[in-house]
This record gives sequence, C-alpha cells and structure tokens, in this order.
Amino acid sequence: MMEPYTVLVVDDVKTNLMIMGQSLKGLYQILEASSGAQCLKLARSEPQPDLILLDVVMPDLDGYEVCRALKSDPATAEIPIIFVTGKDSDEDEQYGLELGAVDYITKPIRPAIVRARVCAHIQLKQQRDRLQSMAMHDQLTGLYNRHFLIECASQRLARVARHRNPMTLVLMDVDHFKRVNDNYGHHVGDKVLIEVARLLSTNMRREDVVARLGGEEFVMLMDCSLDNAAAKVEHLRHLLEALEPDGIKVTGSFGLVEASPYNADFSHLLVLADDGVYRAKTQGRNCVVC
Ligand code: GH3
Ligand code: MG
Ligand code: MG
Ligand code: MG
Repeated sequence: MMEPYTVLVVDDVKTNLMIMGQSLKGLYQILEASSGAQCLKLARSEPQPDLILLDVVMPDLDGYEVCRALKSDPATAEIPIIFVTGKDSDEDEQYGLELGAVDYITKPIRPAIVRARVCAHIQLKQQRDRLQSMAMHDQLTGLYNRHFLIECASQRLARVARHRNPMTLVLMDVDHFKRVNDNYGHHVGDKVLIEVARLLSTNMRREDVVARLGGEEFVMLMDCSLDNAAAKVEHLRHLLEALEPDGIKVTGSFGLVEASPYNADFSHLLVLADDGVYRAKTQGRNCVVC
C-alpha cells in the first residue's frame, strides 16, 4: 500500500546502503546515492524522493552541506531528511536538526529503528500531501480551487511583469445554470458541473491553469496572447455547446482579458474579465467577449 513512496538512501559506504536498503525492502521504492552530488541530482529529478536518509561524513560534499543546499532550494525544501550518521555528539545532533532535518539517527545502523522512523515520517508526509492536495483542489470537480488560483495567478503575473510572458485570463459563467437545478435537481446540476470541468481541463494545455472560482464560474489562465486565447476559447465554446451532459444543453458566457506588465493585478483582471462575461450575457449569452 505504500509502494509508490520513494526513499533516497545516501551513504558513501556500500554496506551501509545495503543494510538500510534491506531494512526498507518491500515497504518503499529505494533509490541509492553514494555521494552528496549524486544525492542532489536525484533529489532534483522526477519522480522526487519522498524522504532522504542522509549520511554526514562523505568525501566532497558532506551531509550537512547537502541538507543546506536542499533546504535553500524551494523545489527540494519540502523533502524530509533524516540524518544517519556516526557523528553522535549532542552538538552534531542539534546542528543537524537545526539545518532542517526531521530526525537524526546515529550509527551503528539498527535496521528496525531506521525502518520505524522512516515509516513514521513517511506517514506524516502522506498526511501532509493529502492536506496540501485538499487545500488546492475543488472537491466537487477536482479542478484547482480559488485559493490555489490566486496563488498561482500571482506567480504567473509576476512573470508577465518581469519577462513579458503573454498571459490571458478567461472567466466562464455557465448560462442559466439555476434552471438546470430547478428543472433537474441539484444532484444533476452537480453532475453537469463535473462534466463541464472535465471538458475544460481536457481541452486546455498542461501549462494552462483551469480552476473553479466558485458556483458555476470557472477561470482559465492561458500562457498566450489575447488573439490566440480567443480562438481557442471560441472552439471551447462550441465543444461546450455540443457536450450536452445528461442530455441537457449547456452553454457558457466567456470574458477574456490579457495581462500586461502594466496590468498584472489578479483582482483587477478578474473584474475586467467579469465585465466581459456581463457583456456576453447581455449580448444573448453563449458567446466570447474580449
Ligand atoms: P446566468 O446565465 O445569468 O449566469 O444565470 P444563472 O442561472 O447561471 O446565474 P445565477 O447566478 O442566478 O445562478 C447560479 C446558480 O448556480 C445558482 C446556484 O444554486 C447554482 N450553484 C452554485 N454552486 C452550485 C453547485 O455546487 N452545485 C449546483 N448544483 N448548483 C450550484
Ligand atoms: Mg560516510
Ligand atoms: Mg454566476
Ligand atoms: Mg451563470
């Protein structure tokens, strides 16, 4: 049940790698590194290890330096590190923990202790991953939620301001959705929202962000100019019209706005996109307004 979790074991002595590998066998996927440099390389590549067992005394980069490097890089800072080392003074242990390690085990290696501590920390990691995922996704549709959207948008908008990357924000509001609930019930309304969400996410590129802002409103962040986005969204509008989830005709009104270095504030962009949606509604719905 825990197989998908990966533990990276780092030690310059082969026997140590073997003993630790043996003690975790069957519980986790094991990766091995025999130097600090190799550890950094594996920690930065996909799939990322879920935990690192890290020796301290190694030629070249020692474990403390490796830990410092991992903790200072946002891409690896969250990986739990357990030191497994012969350095057994209180000062060493305190130093290791202050560098950000979650635990400190002294050699000689006791396989049962290594296993028990790894299991405990992997369980914590599992819980944290679950909470993190819940905090960023919408429960009904599985899309990103408003909270994540705001975080992600501010990061992307910073890139727009700094590097002039193009970005277009799309707001979509399902037309007369209240009627779906009124005519078919809330449960069917929910199913329609799930189908609409699936259509949006399967027709966007991987780099694009698709989120449920709330209710029957969806936001997409597209890494392209307004013209390109408008063409894709027009296609999407057709697909939505043709979807007919549960045999119900569903359409949407779309408002688009392109971000620029001078206009890179998410809430302001959202107001402008909402204005587009409002105009789409007054123009008879089921249309795209830029
Ligand atoms: P318009 O074309 O002007 O947008 O009309 P509308 O009916 O879509 O707009 P309105 O804002 O009046 O209604 C939105 C409806 O969406 C009302 C609300 O009950 C429904 N709704 C919001 N969230 C959910 C949900 O999670 N599930 C279901 N089934 N309905 C929801
Ligand atoms: Mg060593
Ligand atoms: Mg609405
Ligand atoms: Mg609506």
